[in-house]
Amino acid sequence: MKNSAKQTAAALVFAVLAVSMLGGCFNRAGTDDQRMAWWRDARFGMFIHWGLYAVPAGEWNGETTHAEWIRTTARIPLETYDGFVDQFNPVDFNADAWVKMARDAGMKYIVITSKHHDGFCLFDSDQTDFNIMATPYKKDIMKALARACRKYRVKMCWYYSIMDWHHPDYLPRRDWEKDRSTEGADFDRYVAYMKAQLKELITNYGDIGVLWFDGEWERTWNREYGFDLYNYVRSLQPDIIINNRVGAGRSGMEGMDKSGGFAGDFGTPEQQIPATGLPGVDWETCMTMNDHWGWNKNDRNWKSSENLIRTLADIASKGGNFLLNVGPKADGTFPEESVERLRRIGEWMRVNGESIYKTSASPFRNLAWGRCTQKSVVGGTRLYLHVFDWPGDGKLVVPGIYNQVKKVYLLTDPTLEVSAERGPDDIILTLPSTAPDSINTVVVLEVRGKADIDNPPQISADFDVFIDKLPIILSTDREHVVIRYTLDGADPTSQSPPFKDAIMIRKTRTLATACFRDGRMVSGVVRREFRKVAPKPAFSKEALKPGLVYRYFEGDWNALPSFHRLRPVKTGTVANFSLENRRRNEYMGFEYNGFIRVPRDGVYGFSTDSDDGSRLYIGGYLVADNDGLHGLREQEGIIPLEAGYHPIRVTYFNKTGGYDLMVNFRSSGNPGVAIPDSLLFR
Ligand code: H79
Repeated sequence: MKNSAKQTAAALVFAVLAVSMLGGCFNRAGTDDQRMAWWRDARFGMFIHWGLYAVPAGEWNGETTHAEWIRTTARIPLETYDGFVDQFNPVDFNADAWVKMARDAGMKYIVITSKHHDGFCLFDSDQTDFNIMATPYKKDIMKALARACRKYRVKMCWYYSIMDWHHPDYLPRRDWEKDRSTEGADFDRYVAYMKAQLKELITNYGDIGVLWFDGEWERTWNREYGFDLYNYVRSLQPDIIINNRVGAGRSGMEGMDKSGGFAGDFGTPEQQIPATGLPGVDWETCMTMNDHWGWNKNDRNWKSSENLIRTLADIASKGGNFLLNVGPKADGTFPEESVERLRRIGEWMRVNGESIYKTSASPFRNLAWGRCTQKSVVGGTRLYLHVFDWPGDGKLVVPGIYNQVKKVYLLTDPTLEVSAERGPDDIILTLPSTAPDSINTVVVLEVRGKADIDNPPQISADFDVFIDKLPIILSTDREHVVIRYTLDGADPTSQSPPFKDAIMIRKTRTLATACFRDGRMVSGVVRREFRKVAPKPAFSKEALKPGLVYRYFEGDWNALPSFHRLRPVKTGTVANFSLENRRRNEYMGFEYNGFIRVPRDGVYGFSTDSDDGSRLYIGGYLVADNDGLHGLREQEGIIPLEAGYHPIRVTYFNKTGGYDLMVNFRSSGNPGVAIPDSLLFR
């Protein structure tokens, strides 16, 4: 896998939909809502990356782009790196000062690296000497911070890396660490070590808000370990919140889990914000203030306070949390640039905090001038309009809203005159001619009832194509509206049929639908085409032999090669798309050929989930194209098939790093599963 995922735009023979499957697997109800409540209300936290890497401060042998990864990125031998222990003496560390800076910035929790990938522990651990007590400083940093957090009512949270470049039992070694033997290394003993340390972290420091795992992507970690660790941590503190990186189901840096890849309580987009919110899923974007997590003395690329304040509003408007990083220096102080930004954010939060805390995602899909967060209040809804681009004429149009206005005012100065005029489809606010806060002025628009925004109905159907007939469901969460639709693509009118039960179509149709109230359209119109297609005829209806034929190759590729022109290293039969017949983990590839038995006529979604690239063909049609160098990534395509046996061919390669291949399918009304061995033949 490599970060630069190149996607080949292939000529698709059949209409194939490539869907990137970011599934939420975290939404569970009941007690979990209570457990998650403080975290959802908080919206804003501080990340702290601190450890031995603060000593070299990002520079090694003249190369200045390192940070918390320095031991690996600069290939520093273990003994050399251990030398930083004697140099780590943060005499100016002041736990109260750190926690106060977080609190004054409006942050409700602090997540600090109790142990990063380098394996060094900032806490007093009985499990290893590679910890803060071995440094000249010799005081438990975590103790001091936990105490200060209690004092200032900030939640103390631990970051803990699963990957560990120091522990002898952790596997794998870095590929350049030729002189660190793996002899006698025992990964299960390492897991026991982690558990013992987590017990220390969870029982010696009072209540811990979040356990934030990371470094889970190496091949030694798997879902079973993830489940077990999740349950273990919860058993020590039932109300603790655990991020999704405890498991092994993360889908790239978007940080969410793939469908079926359970892990933890919230998703962790890293250095990015999901384009639209992820309804029903808890998530937290973590982000650096410059370009590094750990202290890098040469990094001057600081984001502006304006950028950070707007980013916080942006994330809150999408229903997520913001975990903003500080990388303290080796002397124990925050970089001045971070201090200044925290102070500036705090200034804004003191005036505008109520537009962030305890709010939920914007009901608007898009606002040209800024963002919106909302909160229900007695008898209505408070819409917090975060105005980034102040209107030159003082007239702010709040588009597509049908509520009655209760009141409107500015958080900056509730005495400033603001008025609201209710139009047929929008509200026009008259504001002061210049922005009271040029970064983000929050206008509170309080309305009666739930936010009633012109969002069109949602259309749900299993697939956009069908063989005989297809049920389609229309829905809306708006009150007092009738959903009307047409099946010829024309705009619905007040005379069009209202949606009641599922609409059953038997021919290719273009559905158009909108919401109506009192005979008037009160939403946009959405359209979708549903196509009737002929199923691909089965190759045979006769039983074949179970299993697949595989051909195994070795080579250095950046994309799938033409395997049919290459000579395989090995061939044979195998029960499923397992990689068990490989001779090595890198620079290798597989081609599988066989038949899939399709139980009944229908539309099927096929996906591969692979690291690196893969493709899936059914009867010669390229259905799922997941080629290129990348981390574990899922791609789905759909195809209508007649019941019976269809040729299936899957190609796969891995260049370097992690390797994995999963081949899944789903049919109408059924979730995706790995294709069972019982449906594979040769
Ligand atoms: O602690 C900070 C970083 O040091 C750490 N996470 C933040 C919070 C971090 N470690 N690695 N990275 C960030 C980037 C790693 C990216 C990848 Fe992958 C790991 C690419 C391939 C393996 C994650 C898993 C993304 C795709 C698969």
